[in-house]
Amino acid sequence: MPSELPLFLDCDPGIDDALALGYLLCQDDVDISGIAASGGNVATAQVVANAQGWLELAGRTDIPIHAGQSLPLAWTASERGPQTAVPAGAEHELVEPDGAEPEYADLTHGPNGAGYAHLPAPSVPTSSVSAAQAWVDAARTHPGELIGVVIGPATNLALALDLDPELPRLMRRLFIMGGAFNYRGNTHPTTEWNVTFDPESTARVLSAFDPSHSGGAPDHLPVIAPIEATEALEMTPGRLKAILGCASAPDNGTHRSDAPLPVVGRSAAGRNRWDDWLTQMAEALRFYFEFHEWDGLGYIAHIHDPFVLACALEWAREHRRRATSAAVDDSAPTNNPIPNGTRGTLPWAETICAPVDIELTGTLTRGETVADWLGRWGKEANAEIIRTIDAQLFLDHLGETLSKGPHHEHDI
Ligand SMILES: [Ca+2]
Repeated sequence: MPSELPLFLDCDPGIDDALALGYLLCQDDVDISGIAASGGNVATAQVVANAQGWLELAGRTDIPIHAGQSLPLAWTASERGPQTAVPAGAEHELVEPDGAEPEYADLTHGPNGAGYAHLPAPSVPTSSVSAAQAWVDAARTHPGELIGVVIGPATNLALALDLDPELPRLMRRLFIMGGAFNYRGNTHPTTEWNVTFDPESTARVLSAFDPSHSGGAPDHLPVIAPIEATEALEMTPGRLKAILGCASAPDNGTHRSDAPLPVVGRSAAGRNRWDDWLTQMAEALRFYFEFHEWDGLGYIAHIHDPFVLACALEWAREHRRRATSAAVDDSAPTNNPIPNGTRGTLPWAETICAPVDIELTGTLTRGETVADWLGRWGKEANAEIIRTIDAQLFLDHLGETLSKGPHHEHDI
């Protein structure tokens, strides 16, 4: 049996983050090296509690949660004082008067970031290792193998790069949910939430992972999943009902009682536990539906995050299969830059490679992701941008996965 896929997830739950966590718990070939909970949708302390609560509800308190940075990078840099290097582009004044908070997304995700869900209070403490250090530890533990997925602001990863500039060469690949390219934003008129919250961190990450800077493999460019693509992923009441219906259905008898261990399928206790998880998820989504309706988008919910995680995992599986089956190992990195405009595919998605940078100083557009589609900058591509998603196919997959629930029990 192939070894597990090492994964580090940086999230800010957040309702679609919670769906991603649930999807992750349903994977039985993934080594969850760590989960960072980063301030974003709501404040860091609440985000951490939410991540713990969703895992607690699923009986997975064994997975470490690493508390992330409380403030965006530019705020943090300014707090460090003038002796500390300020990230490029972060020199302008961002620091608010004492007591001010960053702009959160409680309107979208509810005051506590979980909609109408009621999550259990954490019964175990968070890890004593910071989120930034946890990124480094995970990459050092799995050199050349770690898949990194960022579905919140990139603050922790940017700070991790301070601790270990080798990260881009140590990781297999980075997947980022964020940005809006030539598209109306979901936060400010042209900007997406994760990047808007901490544009300097995304800029720093893209710069560090740029193969021309890092010496990394150009054929494994960071993947960016922007909202003009991920908004095709609409959770609907009908899809949710189908998930809940399957979850509540009695055992169909396909699992023979004399089958060898490990048991595939959930015990009654496991099923009840996952049913509870899905019930709370439905309560969270009810709030999410209402927000999207209030925002004029209909009684649906855009669920960006689980797709990016699933895409990353499925890419890693395909990549591993190719590497082990090909007569010539095509997983070996190449040093040839990928031409701007190169089209590609990823699981459930079509992509275009392009140079990408972040607007840091625009008075109206700060946080906008900019792709140089026509090569005006004369730079090599530094990101593979998802342009279209086969949303129905993915939503079917997500629904089936969540309906089945975790394969293996982790009763503790
Ligand atoms: Ca998120």
